[in-house]
Amino acid sequence: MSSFTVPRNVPSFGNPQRLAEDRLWASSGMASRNSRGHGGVLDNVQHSVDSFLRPKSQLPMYKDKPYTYAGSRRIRPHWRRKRSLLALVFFSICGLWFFGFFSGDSSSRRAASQWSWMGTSEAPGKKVDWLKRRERVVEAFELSWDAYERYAWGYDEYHPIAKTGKMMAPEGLGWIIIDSLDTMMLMNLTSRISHAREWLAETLTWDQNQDVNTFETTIRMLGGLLSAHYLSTEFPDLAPLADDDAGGLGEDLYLEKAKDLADRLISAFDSESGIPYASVILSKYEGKPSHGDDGASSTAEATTVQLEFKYLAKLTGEKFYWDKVEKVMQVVDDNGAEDGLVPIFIYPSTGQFRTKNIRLGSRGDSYYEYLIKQYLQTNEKEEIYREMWDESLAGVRKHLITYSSPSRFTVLGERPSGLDGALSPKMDHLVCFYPGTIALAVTGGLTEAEARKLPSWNQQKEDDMRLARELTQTCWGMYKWMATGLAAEITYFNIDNPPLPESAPHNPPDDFDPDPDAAWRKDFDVRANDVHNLQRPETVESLFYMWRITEDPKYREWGWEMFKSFVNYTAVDEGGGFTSLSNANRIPPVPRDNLESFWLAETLKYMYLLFSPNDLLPLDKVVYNTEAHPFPRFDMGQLFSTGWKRKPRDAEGKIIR
Ligand code: DMJ
Repeated sequence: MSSFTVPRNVPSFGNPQRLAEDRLWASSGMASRNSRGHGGVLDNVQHSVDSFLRPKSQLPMYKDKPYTYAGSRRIRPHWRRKRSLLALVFFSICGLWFFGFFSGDSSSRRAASQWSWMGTSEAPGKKVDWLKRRERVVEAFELSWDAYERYAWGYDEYHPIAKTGKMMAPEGLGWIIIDSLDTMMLMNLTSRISHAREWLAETLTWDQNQDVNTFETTIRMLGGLLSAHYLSTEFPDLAPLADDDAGGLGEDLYLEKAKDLADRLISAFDSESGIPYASVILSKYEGKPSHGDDGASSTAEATTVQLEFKYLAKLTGEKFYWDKVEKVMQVVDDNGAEDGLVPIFIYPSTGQFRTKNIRLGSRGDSYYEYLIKQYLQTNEKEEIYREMWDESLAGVRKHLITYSSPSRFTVLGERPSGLDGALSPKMDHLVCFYPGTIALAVTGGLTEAEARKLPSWNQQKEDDMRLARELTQTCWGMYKWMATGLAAEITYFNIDNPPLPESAPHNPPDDFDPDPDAAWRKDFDVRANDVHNLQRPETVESLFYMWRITEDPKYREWGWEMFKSFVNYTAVDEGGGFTSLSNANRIPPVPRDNLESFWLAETLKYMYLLFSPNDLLPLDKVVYNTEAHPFPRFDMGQLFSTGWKRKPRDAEGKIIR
């Protein structure tokens, strides 16, 4: 299948287990504010954006431009080289025109068509053209990507206002490039993919003396490469490669880079307990404990690498990857966390939890996400993960859910001092992945209408869907509450003392009255330190799941409104693309001058999927990793199985010692 090098971290190739695996493998064959158009991040921002987003007939031809590179290792036919040269000259002229060199009175021209696409063609009652809206998302992606490519190509960070880049490792990690690959495939951005592939083939090396975060590198880089492999092999019509594709080393390019990286990352799991160290030194194949937190790793980080390594195990037939990441789940579960809710730190040395702090925000979030997604990834055969998910959701209801005052929005709070301590009515934006994931768990990816017809439908599922709807509405309220329409990093809620239990009656308003004195606004509170918006995806992620599952168009409309706020308030002048905000609660907002790679990997991808037909990567066939990289669901076959059992528990769920 591919020319893999021998991994550095595998057990003896002569052992009997290994031989059995190889035989099996060989036989398996698996080889409103917006209409004003004022107050964006910087003056004239909208002018630049508009230049990209105005109707095609007026657009400079700057879309999906072809590339020619002297360094290409493949010799290209003469006629193609000539054509490329002509194209280069042509597009250079277009580029100069775009930047105003030849365009005459550009400001009046721009003002005339400013934001012409926002609202004007959408008379009330007129059928919404979702594909047209989706095209706007593609244009926003192109704007971001092209800015990165122009000003910071190959850098891991991009600062859109300074228009500079920064490396995270001596030779770069491809942080933005790799995280964007599958989004570009979905959007059919072929020439941009070619450029990215060339960089991968000719520049990317993992052999660098650099410590990297185990989790972040797994979900973004390993996940990005694996989903690029998945989409390019299973959906060859998405952004097909040309026969003279630059850097075209065949379909294994992504997989080979993924495997090389995985062999380095897997060294993080060589701790006493099997819980991965927070970091890995890439060139040394060596794990490294966290500098802070007494050497403990984040629980979410340790338990949000399983989908990636299990898919890689399936692709390569290397059971080793599977076993390493699965062991983590056992070590975590052997702690016997009360009601399925886990503290947010865990020691690699002992496998014991550190602190009592429990939350579904940072450091806790994706532990819960990967419980249900591991169950779905292997076609719903690993009951253990379903059981752990169900237990944790019951724990969330019992300990973390309350209602705000006076309007009674559903709040998913935190227990910083453990389950016996007080409930903190604080919600990180990160928590907003949860409602969509609840809906996914209820139906397994079917629509709600389909799932309701199954004999397995019951009151619990009914209640879970209600919770999913309520929490989605709360998360959307976090956006509506802010001046820019873009949520803060953290939102607090006014709650009763003592907090209302989950069973309390509650009936929040369906709509968010725009009146600045509307009662619903009293329920929410954002502190001065938390007003930043990092272009995070969690709410649009939930909107995407909720739309696909409930088929209620309001989720799509909310997504469109959110998209317009991003365009209106985070676009950067001079073709810089889009930026995070330091203050999203004032107009104009205060920019932060940073582009998060998950803007390209997740936020824009979920928008694109939200506006796409529902059969694009259907929810009952794929599973998205926590960075929105889609992987296929698969059967475990004979090689793989759940290699552990939960310790027996008593009626209260406590481990029987
Ligand atoms: C992403 O890297 C992932 O979604 C992760 O699970 C949480 N943080 C960011 C996005 O907010």
